[in-house]
Amino acid sequence: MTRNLLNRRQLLITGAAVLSGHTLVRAHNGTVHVTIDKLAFLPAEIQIKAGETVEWTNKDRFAHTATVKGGWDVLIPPGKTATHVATVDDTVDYYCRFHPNMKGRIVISA
Ligand SMILES: [Cu+2]
Repeated sequence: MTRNLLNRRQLLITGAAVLSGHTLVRAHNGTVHVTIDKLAFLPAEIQIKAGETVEWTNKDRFAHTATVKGGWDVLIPPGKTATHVATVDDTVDYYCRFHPNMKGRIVISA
């Protein structure tokens, strides 16, 4: 039962992405993917342009965050994805609030 509910939710999310032209464009162009696996951001450093999207996919069984000290904070639940749209001043080091040894870096390129 729980599994069916999860699958249905996935379908709804996918459907919403297909219906939104902007989201569809982003899925093909302008999204940089970071995988979280075994308490690590992979790749640890990414380059991205302002206006593009960072999408984290959490493969672990527990929640992580992408957190910038004094800046933004993105919660990435277990088994889910979460995004952040990069801004011009987003050349930043980030870490996970729950596991401060997890570190990543975003570099804004022209
Ligand atoms: Cu974490």
